[in-house]
Amino acid sequence: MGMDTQGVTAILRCGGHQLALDRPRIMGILNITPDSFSDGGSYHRVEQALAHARAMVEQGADLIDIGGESTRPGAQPVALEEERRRVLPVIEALSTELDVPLSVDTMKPELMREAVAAGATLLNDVNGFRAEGAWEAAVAAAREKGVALCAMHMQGEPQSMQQAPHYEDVAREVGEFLRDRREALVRAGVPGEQLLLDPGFGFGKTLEHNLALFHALPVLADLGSPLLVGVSRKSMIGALLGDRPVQERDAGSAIAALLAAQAGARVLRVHDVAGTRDALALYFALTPQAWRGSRQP
Ligand code: HH2
Repeated sequence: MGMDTQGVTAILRCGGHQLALDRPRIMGILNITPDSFSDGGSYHRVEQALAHARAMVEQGADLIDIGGESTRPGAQPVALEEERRRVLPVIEALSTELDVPLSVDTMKPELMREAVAAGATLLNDVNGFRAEGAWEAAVAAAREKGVALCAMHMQGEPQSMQQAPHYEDVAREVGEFLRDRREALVRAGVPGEQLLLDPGFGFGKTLEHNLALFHALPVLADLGSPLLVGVSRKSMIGALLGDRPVQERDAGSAIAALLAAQAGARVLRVHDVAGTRDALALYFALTPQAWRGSRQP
């Protein structure tokens, strides 16, 4: 299958930025959690985050996703005040310096509003804007500030979601959830070109569920909004490579990102930007039919 747009909106508008989605875009992950940086105090932490974000943009990141709360299985929730302290100074500093859309990865409505005021132009909510007040905050930001929204599917909550995930038909149920979210957001007045959908790999899903979803990507990519896929360093990659530890999953992650793009994903959320960029570049260079409807990265 080529990487043509399958009838999907070919533009993503994030505030003042417009991203053409005629080729897959790379979203670099910037985690601002205590274990992501050597801790030399808050000034030091902001400096390290800025350096990492700059490096990812130099390597080819088209967007940066900034998160202050880990949503790894079993992770404990972070208080609003702490999440604020982690992400807002970084968003403020990056928005004056970098010319790429900044996404904030949060489930909290207060932080959504404050992050947008600080310069974020994409709200990425792994909870699909279901927390109290999140829907209103996201819709208002989208309508009034032109901010883009990424609605992801998750079953359960990060603390317990991997205990007993259950579906009759995971691809159908996730597809229905995403379609409903999309329709409701459009009905609430959010323009289609400000929307991304995400099946939420690893969020209340067993390996079998993740595989079924991956196989269904061409169908999910056809729901009417561009698809974001995040499989980078996740346990499914580790499991498929024989219990590979997290620090050795980058090659597998780049290949999985490429396969997701081939199946229709338009935004790839990754840790290893350079590796993903290279995988895409080789795909475009070496696969003649990839040129149909797409430009070289
Ligand atoms: N996965 C994680 C966090 N945010 N957002 C979207 N839209 N899609 C994802 O798949 C997704 C996401 C996983 O988060 P975590 O386990 O905290 O680690 P990391 O942020 O390093 O990926």
